[in-house]
This record gives sequence, C-alpha cells and structure tokens, in this order.
Amino acid sequence: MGASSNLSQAPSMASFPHLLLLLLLLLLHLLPPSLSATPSAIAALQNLPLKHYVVYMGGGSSSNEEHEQRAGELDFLQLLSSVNPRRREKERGSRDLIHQYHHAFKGFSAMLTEEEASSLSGIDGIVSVFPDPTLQLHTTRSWDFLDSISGLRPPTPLPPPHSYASSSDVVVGIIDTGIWPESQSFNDEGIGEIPSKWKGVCMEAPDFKKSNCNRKLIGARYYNVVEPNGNDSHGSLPKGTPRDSLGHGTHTSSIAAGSRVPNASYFGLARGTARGGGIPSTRIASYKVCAGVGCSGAAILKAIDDAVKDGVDIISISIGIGSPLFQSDYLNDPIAIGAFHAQQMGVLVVCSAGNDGPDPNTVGNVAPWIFTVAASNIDRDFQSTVVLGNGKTFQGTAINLSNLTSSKTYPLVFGKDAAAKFTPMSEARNCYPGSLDRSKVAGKIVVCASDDFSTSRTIKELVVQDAKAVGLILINEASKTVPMDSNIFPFTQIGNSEGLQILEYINSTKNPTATILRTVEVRRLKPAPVVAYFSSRGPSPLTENILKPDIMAPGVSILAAIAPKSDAESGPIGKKPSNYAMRSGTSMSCPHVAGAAAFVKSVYHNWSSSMIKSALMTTATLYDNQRKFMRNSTNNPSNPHEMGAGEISPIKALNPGLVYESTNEDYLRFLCYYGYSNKIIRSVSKQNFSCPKTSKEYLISSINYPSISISKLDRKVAAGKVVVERTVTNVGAPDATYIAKVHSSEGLIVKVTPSKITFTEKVKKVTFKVSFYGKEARNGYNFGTITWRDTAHSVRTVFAVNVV
Ligand SMILES: *[C@@H]1O[C@H](CO)[C@@H](O)[C@H](O)[C@H]1NC(C)=O
Ligand SMILES: *[C@@H]1O[C@H](CO)[C@@H](O)[C@H](O)[C@H]1NC(C)=O
Ligand SMILES: *[C@@H]1O[C@H](CO)[C@@H](O)[C@H](O)[C@H]1NC(C)=O
Ligand SMILES: *[C@@H]1O[C@H](CO)[C@@H](O)[C@H](O)[C@H]1NC(C)=O
Ligand SMILES: *[C@@H]1O[C@H](CO)[C@@H](O)[C@H](O)[C@H]1NC(C)=O
Ligand SMILES: *[C@@H]1O[C@H](CO)[C@@H](O)[C@H](O)[C@H]1NC(C)=O
Ligand SMILES: *[C@@H]1O[C@H](CO)[C@@H](O)[C@H](O)[C@H]1NC(C)=O
Ligand SMILES: CC(=O)N[C@H]1CO[C@H](CO)[C@@H](O)[C@@H]1O
Repeated sequence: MGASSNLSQAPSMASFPHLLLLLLLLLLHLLPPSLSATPSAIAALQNLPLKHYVVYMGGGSSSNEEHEQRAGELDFLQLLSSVNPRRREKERGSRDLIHQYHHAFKGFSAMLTEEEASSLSGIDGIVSVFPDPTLQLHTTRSWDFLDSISGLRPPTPLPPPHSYASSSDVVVGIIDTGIWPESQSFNDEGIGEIPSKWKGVCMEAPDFKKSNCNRKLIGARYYNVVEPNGNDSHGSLPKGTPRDSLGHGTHTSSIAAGSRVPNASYFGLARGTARGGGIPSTRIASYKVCAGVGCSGAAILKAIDDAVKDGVDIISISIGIGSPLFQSDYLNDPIAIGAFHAQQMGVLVVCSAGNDGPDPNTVGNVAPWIFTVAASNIDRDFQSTVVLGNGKTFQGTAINLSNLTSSKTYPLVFGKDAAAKFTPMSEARNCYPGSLDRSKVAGKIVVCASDDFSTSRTIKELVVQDAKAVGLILINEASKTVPMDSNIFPFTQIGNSEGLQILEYINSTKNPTATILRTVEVRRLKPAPVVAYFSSRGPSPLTENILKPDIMAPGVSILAAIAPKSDAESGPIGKKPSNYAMRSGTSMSCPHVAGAAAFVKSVYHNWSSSMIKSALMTTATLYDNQRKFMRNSTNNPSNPHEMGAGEISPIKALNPGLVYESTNEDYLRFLCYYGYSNKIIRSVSKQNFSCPKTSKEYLISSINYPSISISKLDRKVAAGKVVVERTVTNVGAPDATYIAKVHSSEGLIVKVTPSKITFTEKVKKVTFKVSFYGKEARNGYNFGTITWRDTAHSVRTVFAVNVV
C-alpha cells in the first residue's frame, strides 16, 4: 500500500491483539475468485500490468462549469502523459481515465502501471496516489459476511408529527448498492415538489426509467465499477443500472428516509409500520458504488463528489475498509477524503463503525469529520425454541419460516458423533464443510459447535442442509444475540450452557430426539438497548485522542424494504416473496443516525454538520429501558469505546441547549497534530494555512469535539495532570446559566473551570478547561461524563482517559 504513497509522516499503527487471527481471516476472504483469470484487455496494452489507482489532488475549485471541467480533464491527461510518453496518444489516455473529481475536491482515478503511480505521487499538487481499494458492506462482520441476512425492526420511534413535518427540503444521499424504486417505502404520496436547490439526476438503464424517480426518490446514479481483476469495463458508455439487486441499499435507504408503510412485515414477523428515521418527507438520492458485496473506493469518491454538487445535505455510507488493519492513513482512505471535503461544503457524512467487535481497536471510519455509528440490539427478539425428547425446552434465537411442529420429533445427533471417514472429530463437531457423514445425519436434527470463526453460520447451515438433515441447533455463545434468517430451514442458536445440557441429554439416552419450534417474536425485551455483540469497538486504531465510535443506534434484526429479487427464493413455498426483510449490522444503525440528522436539519436549516452531530451526541442516552446504565451483550456495563455518547434520542436532539462546534480550522489543526506537513494541508484545504508551531499528537485531545479522549495520562509526568479545552455555543434561549457536573471512575479526579458559565445576548460562546488528575486512578482506560445543566437542558460529554 505504501509503495505508491508519498505520505511517510503518518504515525505507525496501533498494535492489534488478534493480529494473527485477523490476518488469517483476511486471507481467507481476500482470495479473489478469479486467481487464474488474466485481465487480457489490459495486459495487451504493452504487456504492462495496469491497476486502478486513485490520484487525489486536494481541494477543488467547486466548479460546475462544463468548460472548466473540460480544462480539468486536459490537466489530468497532461499529468498522465508527463509520467509516460506513451500516454501522449490522447485517446489512450482518456480510455484509462476512469473517474474525474471536479467539485468537492480535485483528482481522478485511472488505470496505471506501478511506475506511473509512483512517478505521479512525486509531483507537486498531488496529495496521494493509492490503489483503488475494494471496500465492504457493513451488513455483517467480515468473517461472517455471507451471513448477510438476519433481522430487523421499525426504526427508532418517530417524533410526533409537528407542523414542519409536511414538507422537507432535506436530502439524504445513500452511497450503497443502489435502490429498488418500486418499493412502497419510496412512494411519494403527500410529499411536496422537489426542492429547487436540487441539481441531481435520475440516470437511466434498461431496467430503470426516469419515471422511477419521484418526489421521494429524487436522484439515482450509478458508477462503472472496475473489476478488481482489472477487467476493463470502462472506456465505453457507462454500464450498469441504479437498480439494487442485493437489497442492501434499498434497506439502508428505507431506514434513513423511507415513507410510512403500514402493516409491513417479514412473513408476519416484526409486523408494524415501516418508516424512515427522518420526517416522512425527507428526500432520498441513491448512489450505487458496489458490485456485489465489494464497493470501489474510487467510485465512492466520485459519488461523494456528485452528491455534494447535486445538493444533498447528509450522506449515509454503510461501507468500510474490510478490516481495520487496512486503515493506514486518512489520505489513502476514500471515505475519509470524500467526507472531509463534503464537511467543508456543509454536508454531514454518517458512516458505520463496522462489525468487527467485540475486540478493541476495531472501529473503522474514524476521521473526526465523520459521524461514526455503533449498533445496538433493540427491545425485540426472535426466538425459536428447542424441545428435547425428555420434554426439556431451551429458548434459542433465530428467524425461521420452517414447518416443524411440536407434535413430531426428530432424531438428534451431535456433529462430532457423525464425522465422515478420515475426518477429525474436531472438524465434525463444528460442522465444517465435508466433515459430516451424510448417512449419519440425514433425517436428523444436527447439533454443531462454534469453536472458532473460520466457518460462518450460513455455511454451517448449508453443510447440514446439504447432508439432508432436518434442522440445525447451533451452539454459539457469541452470536446468539444476533438472530439469523435461515429461511425455511429449521434452525436455532443457543448459548454454551444450554448447549452443554443438550449434549448431556444426547449422551444420556440411546435415541435422543428433538424438534425446533416456530419463531416467535418477543417484544418489549428488557434490558434494551444493549450494545450489539458484533459492533466494532474503540479506541480508534488511527487516533486514540479522538473518541470513536461517536454514537449508537439500532442495528440488530431491523425490518426494512429490500429488493424482492434478492430474496426471491426465500420464504415458505406458495407465498409471495416478502418486500421487507430483517437484517443486522452497523450498516443498519448508520442510516438511523442519518435519518435522525435529517430530522434535526429539517428543523434547523442553517445548522452546520458539526452542530447537528453535537446535538445528537450530547443528548444521546446512556440508560436502558430499565433505567439502568446501558450494558453490553455479556451483561457488563457498557463504555464509550462500545457506544460512544450512547443511543441516539432524536427528539431530545432538537433541543440540545449547547453545542460543540468543530470548525474547518479545528480539522486542519487536527491534520497538523496528526503529522501531515503544511504543504499537504494547504493542498488538501486550498487555504493559506499554517500549522501551529507546536503540533503534537496529544493536542488532538483539545480539538473542539463533542467527546473527550486522552490516549495517555502519565502519572509521572506533570504530577499526573492533563488539561484539555472545549468551547460551547449557546443555541437555546439567549440568557442562560449552566453548571458543570462530573461523573468519573474512582480515583480519576476531573475539574471543570469555570464550572459555571453564563450566556447572554452578546455572549454566545464560552470556552472552558477540563483538568484530569490521574495520580490515584487505576491503570488503563477510565471513563466518565461531564454534563452542563441549566433548568431545561442537560448537555452531556463522555470522556475516555488512558492512565499509565
Ligand atoms: C470482462 O468483462 C466482460 C463484460 O462484462 C466479460 O464478458 C468478460 O468475461 C470479463 N473478463 C474477465 C477476464 O473477467
Ligand atoms: C396486514 O396484512 C395481513 C396479511 O399480510 C392481513 O391479514 C391483515 O388484515 C393486515 N392488517 C391490516 C391492519 O391491514
Ligand atoms: C462487556 O464489557 C466487559 C467489561 O468491560 C468486557 O469484559 C466484555 O468483554 C464485554 N463484552 C463484550 C461482548 O464486548
Ligand atoms: C416441510 O416443508 C418441506 C419443503 O417444503 C417438505 O419437504 C417437508 O415435507 C415439510 N415437512 C413437514 C413436517 O411438513
Ligand atoms: C459425552 O460422552 C463422551 C464420551 O463418553 C464424553 O467425551 C463427553 O464429554 C460427554 N459429553 C457431555 C456433554 O457430557
Ligand atoms: C441560523 O438562523 C437563525 C435565524 O435566522 C440565526 O439566529 C442563527 O444565528 C443562525 N445560526 C447559524 C449557525 O448560522
Ligand atoms: C499566507 O499567509 C501568511 C501569513 O499568515 C502571509 O505571510 C503570506 O503572504 C500568505 N501567502 C499567500 C500566498 O497569501
Ligand atoms: C416466522 C415464522 O414464520 N415462523 C414459522 C416457524 O415455523 C412454524 C411452523 O411450525 C410456522 O408456522 C411459523 O410461521
């Protein structure tokens, strides 16, 4: 990755606890399906291997003029020919140019040789050159990504219809797998005219007409995605369609801003009114950047560039780099680059944190100008009960549409006792592919263990199904809280203690039997919300002095619209395919927050993106529906590395009282403290900016962010004291007095000065200091909150302080 980058001053990455495991899993997933394919068209070109690279040139001129774009294209071609004379032939140059970025920022993507890429990276005005990364959808964890369908629920309770709900000019751009426009969730009944500021387009394709866009779905674009094997699908007219064949983009779009659809359900489950998180008239613009589960980084950059030009207010991206191991640098990360410039132009970018939890240091999309979303389980569960021959029952979790009943039981067998010839029992107990003896499992319900993550539960289901078993009971302590949709195959998941009892039962009798009952929906589950097991955790692998993730929203078993095609085979025989389905992942939590941000934006049109982010963060809740401190899926108190500022609470965000505004200057100083040079920062920002004389990483803690993180408080340095600064802006009534209240873990002393602040008509902003004294604190991360209170507001900031 580094070979073609001209950035060397980035600090080294944090270490990872399960580096080896991660690497192994990565390898398993990165093996391209086409190892042997030869990219013939490309190789023919002088026999030089060409790869798709992004050439990022920093801030743009925000020009919409066509002639300036043409001039820009000529510049790009000139750059190409300057590093390789064979490029002089204009036509070939244009053929190799794939995406051009003209609006929010400047640059292009092109098919280049490694030598060309490295020569380009040395040229003045080019900030970074990096191979187009393939990013992944955040539907499920990367080791389990086939396991993509699991569950859903209607989004966070919708705010009551206010007078402003009748019309909204807020546009949410969804960068994803496209959209299924016929879904009821995108009907535009009762929605007013398209806002005049809108400059987007509805791109056509054989299966997508202009008339598929309407006053709800106001824009749809798609991008040529160059195959990772270098297949040359560019050059001619764009191929493809804005239509979603996977269902992911349709799902996220309807969560963020879908219209109300009464009586939506997944074959009767999760029945209720499906609706987006924003107010009903929030507009949707769809940008399709993925082919299958892989999404091109160069196309994501183009989509952000277009979305900003089109006039979106909020961008939702449920996509990330496959593993946090690959997060090496902000300026090699297309989402971080695009989001930086979107933010500069007033657009809030909301991203999923990833599904690589619960290990620490796994959070992705961590730039401070990105709003990073973790996932929670909500107050609903789906249970499929196991009934043993001895009458004992166990509640498992699953979503099945099976046809087994309690009146008949089936022989029960443990995978280990049904090993195929020459197969180690350790493989058979985990039901690895090829490990089971068909004759020993056919017609039976099979019990499988989950000793490692090498084989996903979807694969195990296929293995067991293929061996003609009747059903699968999966022992999986880790993922038992995330129901999987097994279609019509009888399936359930149980934890270790239930698993042990079932195995004991199998041992205790000659002819063990069991059945798996229909899925029932359990509502009003307590406690809820709970941090989802898979949700990626902080601290941030790139910058521990910014607290990540930022916030949490529902992401387990979320019911929303799908592309019916994608689930065509599923469902009970004889029933029409469902138009709604349940899915899990931070992919689902991200659009909840985008919808909530659209809601705030529709009330406060002129609020900056950092004000909206702050309002949602300082009003988020840390308590569950039992009024106890939020817990994680192993029933321990949760912390900000798991849930950020807490679960979103959109209605409260309309009245935050105070906000922490992060300015463009804050972000530029962040780049200085992180280690980028003045020159690079000037290119990125297109401003005559100079870094402060002291530009040290610890200063990042004093960037005006709505949470506080201190990566290192050394007891032996400065008497164990660290001071950071924050500035709050009053957005409530002009005359107000706030008092600070601190909650901290034992031993960590926190002082806020001044601890009382007063706002008037003239005084809108107040700066205060927070001092942390760690002499008596315990080692490692200490967490707590600082809350500014007046009679009407409670403005909470969470902090994380690592004492060494
Ligand atoms: C490249 O793409 C074309 C059209 O999509 C396809 O027919 C061809 O098989 C692909 N070639 C390779 C090497 O993948
Ligand atoms: C909801 O849909 C089901 C079938 O899909 C139907 O039986 C039921 O009457 C509907 N309920 C309402 C309130 O429309
Ligand atoms: C829940 O939190 C506890 C205490 O911080 C931690 O030990 C445990 O690993 C966490 N569980 C999960 C699933 O993250
Ligand atoms: C359940 O459905 C499957 C497939 O439709 C069928 O083969 C099987 O006989 C059915 N089982 C019962 C118990 O009805
Ligand atoms: C079942 O029996 C086998 C062999 O006798 C033994 O190894 C295993 O520990 C037993 N399992 C349980 C859960 O009792
Ligand atoms: C937004 O508009 C209101 C009323 O016009 C004004 O009082 C306020 O200062 C503006 N806020 C920002 C952040 O521009
Ligand atoms: C940039 O700003 C510095 C002082 O901040 C000034 O001396 C210099 O002339 C400026 N350069 C340009 C090109 O405006
Ligand atoms: C959700 C769902 O449809 N579950 C099914 C599970 O299996 C039973 C058969 O016994 C069906 O009736 C349920 O509908």
